[in-house]
Amino acid sequence: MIDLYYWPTPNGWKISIMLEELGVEYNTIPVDIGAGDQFKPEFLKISPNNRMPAIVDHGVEGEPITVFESGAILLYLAEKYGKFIPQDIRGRVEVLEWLNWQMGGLGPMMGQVSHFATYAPQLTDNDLSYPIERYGNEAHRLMGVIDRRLADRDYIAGDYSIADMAIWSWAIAYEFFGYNLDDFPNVSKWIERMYDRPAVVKGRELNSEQRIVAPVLSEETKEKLFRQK
Ligand SMILES: N[C@@H](CCC(=O)N[C@@H](CS)C(=O)NCC(=O)O)C(=O)O
Repeated sequence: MIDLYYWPTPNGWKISIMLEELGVEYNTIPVDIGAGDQFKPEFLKISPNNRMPAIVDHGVEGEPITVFESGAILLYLAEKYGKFIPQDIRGRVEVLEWLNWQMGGLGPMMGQVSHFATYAPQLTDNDLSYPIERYGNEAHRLMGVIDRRLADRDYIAGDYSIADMAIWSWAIAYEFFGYNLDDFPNVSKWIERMYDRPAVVKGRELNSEQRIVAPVLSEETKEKLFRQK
């Protein structure tokens, strides 16, 4: 059995999609990041960076294995079950390149787009036009990178893989943040291709009733989520 520490956000969806794809049994433990659950001592033992997702795998010999960071979790699960990453070195390195591209590029930039467009206006009176333009342009550039990548293939790196699960979860967020996909026709087709997979739909829907889109921040959430030191 795998415990999934989860809240319905792009970083969470990647892992719920992977677990659904694998068809393994898992137990979802909500981490309400707006209420500060990520600072509970029992969670920090698993995820010392106070971020979700994280997993605890009880289905191993000896002590359960804990994993934080979504890229590490995807790789751990892909290796454990021998699925969604190729065995040959050439195929494998392509998946690792794109997985790391999401972790260092698309994820953090989209996170900043969301922060400056949705939350920062509730946190400061400062002029936010520069950061909104800066992160918006960078997100647009990165979406162009995957659009070109998908021009002559159905999936990001060879067959459907953990790279698709990771990148897709942030690519669909682009529209939630108020941008459109008109400049990215190949990404649009790939998004739909992925939605044809029942595991993607199910993983994306996990606990979706808990998700608040463009929330008005409570004072508690402002403190817990945005005034960390
Ligand atoms: N690099 C991390 C990012 C995880 C992350 O930023 N998670 C956010 C939610 S999407 C979180 O837990 N935030 C809680 C906080 O900021 O305290 C990963 O890929 O797992």
